[in-house]
Amino acid sequence: MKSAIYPGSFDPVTFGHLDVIKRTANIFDELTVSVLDNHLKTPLFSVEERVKILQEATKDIPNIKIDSFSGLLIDYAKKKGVHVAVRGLRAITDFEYELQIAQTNHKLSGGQLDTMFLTTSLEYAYLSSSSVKEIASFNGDISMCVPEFIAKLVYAKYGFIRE
Ligand code: COD
Repeated sequence: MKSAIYPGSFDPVTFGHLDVIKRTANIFDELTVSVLDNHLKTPLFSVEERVKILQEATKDIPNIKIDSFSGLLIDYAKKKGVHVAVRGLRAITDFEYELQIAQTNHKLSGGQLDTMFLTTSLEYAYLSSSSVKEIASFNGDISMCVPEFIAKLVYAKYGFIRE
């Protein structure tokens, strides 16, 4: 069985992430989308909240599992017996960052973990979780960035109730 892990912060998951998830699920038999539990960052949503949101957002895709991890990605991948990590590329800036992480993970894992990149679909190229949070914090429109149920949860974090 061909399996992959899509690791990320997903704070919150956007249409850009969901597009990568759907396309990757068509390539692999099983895809685990895994939320990093990073104690160094203060996220908008807790790991438990992000896992629940991802479960709801991907409930119609049969070969998806949602999980979380802490520590090094290579250790998590080894524990799961998975040899491919999936990442999305939007622009050159993503490429520089992602290339370094991919090469580090390949070296650190003794060649056991490869990274596969999917380029963003053009309509989602501008999307990022950070911009979703910034726009929502000023009660701006994020309907083009995230599914409706996620938008409501994001606004609520900033004290805005939207119908
Ligand atoms: N279109 C396409 N792809 C997108 C879009 C979009 N609109 N938006 C984001 N993406 C991609 C990102 O480029 C990324 O590949 C992925 O989706 C997830 O994005 P984020 O921002 O949610 O997640 P990150 O980048 O914060 O995740 C970082 C990791 C958690 C993967 C990383 O920090 C990690 O593995 N940490 C564990 C420690 C470790 O092992 N470090 C490696 C050694 S240096």
